[in-house]
Amino acid sequence: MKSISLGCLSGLALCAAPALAQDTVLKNDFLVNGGTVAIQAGFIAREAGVSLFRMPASPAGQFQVKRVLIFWKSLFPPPGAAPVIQDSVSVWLPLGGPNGTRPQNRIFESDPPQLIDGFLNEFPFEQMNPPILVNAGSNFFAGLVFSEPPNPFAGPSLVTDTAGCQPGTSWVLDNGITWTDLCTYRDFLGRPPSGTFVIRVVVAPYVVPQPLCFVDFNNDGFLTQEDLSGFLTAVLDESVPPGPSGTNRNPCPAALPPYGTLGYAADYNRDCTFNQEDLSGFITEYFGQTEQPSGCVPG
Ligand SMILES: [Ca+2]
Ligand SMILES: [Ca+2]
Repeated sequence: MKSISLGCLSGLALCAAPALAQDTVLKNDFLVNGGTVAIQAGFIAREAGVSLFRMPASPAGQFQVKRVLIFWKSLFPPPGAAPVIQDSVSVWLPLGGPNGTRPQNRIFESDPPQLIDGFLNEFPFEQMNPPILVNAGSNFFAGLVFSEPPNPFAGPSLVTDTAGCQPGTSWVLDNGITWTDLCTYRDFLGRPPSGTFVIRVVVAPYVVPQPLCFVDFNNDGFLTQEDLSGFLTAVLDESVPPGPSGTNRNPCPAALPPYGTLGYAADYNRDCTFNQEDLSGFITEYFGQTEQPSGCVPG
């Protein structure tokens, strides 16, 4: 059984996770805080409503999908309809290569999300392992898969803005089978949808995590003889040098100053004590790394 992920709440402003300098918000809608939306409540189970996005072209390499934001609304007055759990927030790559404009291959499917009426529900995926990655300059799609149909007269459901339907930006997985441009649908009066889905994503350049080299004692990025001699000096130095070092930068809150904030430089096993275990652990890893580097760069 899958667990339930909770969306965080915001009016229409981004909330919770602070927007970092490298973060980019991608969106197709023109909705502003307090603006008007149209509820698109015609979905049935297994259908999806998604938006097309294009990753920034630079820097080259890969971008990560850090968060997906979905505006979810009913016609009921505040506090609105009860929270709803749907199938998933998912991400797709396009048909026909990176510039394709129709969804095809799903590359990510979340646990069932809970959606709160009247809010831009925010779903964080930054900690996903593996991360959700899309190449720079490539198209992708993100949106919601339904497991239960909305009340067709009142929602809550996905919404569109009222700035006019932009062909190719919003897609519906019709009957759970056929990807169909939202703009091709008509209401009972023969009118097209009023706009594009209010679904947004926060993306950022993906930085490959670097393996840690705990035997780089002097923290210069390279493993050399200096690291061994520096560590041994620290062992023999009765002053017990404080951190941070390449070996340990963890504070030891229970220890006396300055170790409470700086930790012990030679605490190889990072248990906030400094003893024979640290020496033997360091020596074993140091010689292992000099013979066969895995997390360290030989200098
Ligand atoms: Ca070093
Ligand atoms: Ca230790």
